[in-house]
Amino acid sequence: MKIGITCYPTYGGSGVVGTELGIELAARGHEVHFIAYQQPIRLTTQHPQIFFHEVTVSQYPLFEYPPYDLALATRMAEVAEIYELDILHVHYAIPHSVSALLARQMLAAQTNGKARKLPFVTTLHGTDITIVGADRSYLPVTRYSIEQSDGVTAISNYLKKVTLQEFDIKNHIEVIYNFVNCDTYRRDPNAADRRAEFADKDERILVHVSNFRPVKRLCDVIEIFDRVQKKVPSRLLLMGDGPDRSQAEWLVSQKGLRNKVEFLGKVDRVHEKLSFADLMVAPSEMESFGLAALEAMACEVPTVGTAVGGVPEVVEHGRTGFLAQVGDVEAMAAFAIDILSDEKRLREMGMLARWEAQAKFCTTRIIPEYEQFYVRVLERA
Ligand code: GMT
Repeated sequence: MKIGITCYPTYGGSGVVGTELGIELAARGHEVHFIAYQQPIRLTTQHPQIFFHEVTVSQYPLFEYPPYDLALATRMAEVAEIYELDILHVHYAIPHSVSALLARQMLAAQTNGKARKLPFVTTLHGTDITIVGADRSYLPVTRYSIEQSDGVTAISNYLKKVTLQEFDIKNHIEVIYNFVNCDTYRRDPNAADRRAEFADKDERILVHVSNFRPVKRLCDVIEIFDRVQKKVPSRLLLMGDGPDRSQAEWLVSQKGLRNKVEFLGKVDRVHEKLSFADLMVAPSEMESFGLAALEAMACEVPTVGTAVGGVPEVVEHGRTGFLAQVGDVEAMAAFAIDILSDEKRLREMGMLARWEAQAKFCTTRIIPEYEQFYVRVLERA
């Protein structure tokens, strides 16, 4: 198949999923065309079946807000026509599904026998429904573009339920879980040298990966770590960047933790760090899925986090991690101290986490689900 993919190219779960999906589809023989305003951050490898098409938004003094959605729709239609795309797959509804809808209509309306079909699939990721999409200024158009999609998927049962409830949508929503490549994401028994760059042998390594937005509760990560390091010698590695970074840096200094906490910035090879980590800390206010927890699980790293949204579909409390109420840093720290103090249980839980990631969320299982979904959409279109 020839598949167009649009996602946010920056550091964020939906962009990561969209990009990794394209890479996996290309590896399975499909031709993949990414259409976005910059090359996706995870698109680091060259592949003869992968193409990137940049969307440029013309500036004009009249435009206080340059219309990216229109430029995107135009580029989607152009790429679909020139490269004869079979299907377009957009990640994150706003504004991508609206642009896709416009591109589909533009192509269908072409005259001189040039009209062509461009069915599109919208994958809902979370904040496009729960925060941004629920805003009155976006809700009607988001609902309309979801209803007009030729296929809709959600990344967890939780997100499907919320979408049906809050948006009162009548379409079928297919749940296709997020995935992880279990060959790339795995524990590395030979990582001692790389591990030694961050911690002494007797220290544990806690990690957190996110875009440092308020929803991730980065300061709770610091609060949890502060309590843990008082009982268990440990270090904290923070991967990502975003609006809450300076507040977190201030808290780290206030607590005298500067020599134990490292801000690594936007790391593009996250698996290299996860492969020697001991515990993922994910105390989010809301997560429709929790991709960072899944990537950690594949590397035999259990998660201590919050029982919100779709997280319990990924992390099983007491088996592959520990889940507490939002803001309960005492409980999360206590869980972390317990598990980090018991090497045997920590490793057993890590192995269970890996087993679960392989059984339920591995690319070999999930990518065919997307392929079959595309086929069904194309048959109906
Ligand atoms: O969490 C974010 O701020 C980023 C956001 C996105 O769309 O980029 O993440 C959402 O999609 C991820 C990939 O499907 C999910 O793993 C995250 O749980 C989800 N975030 C939220 O629901 C807050």
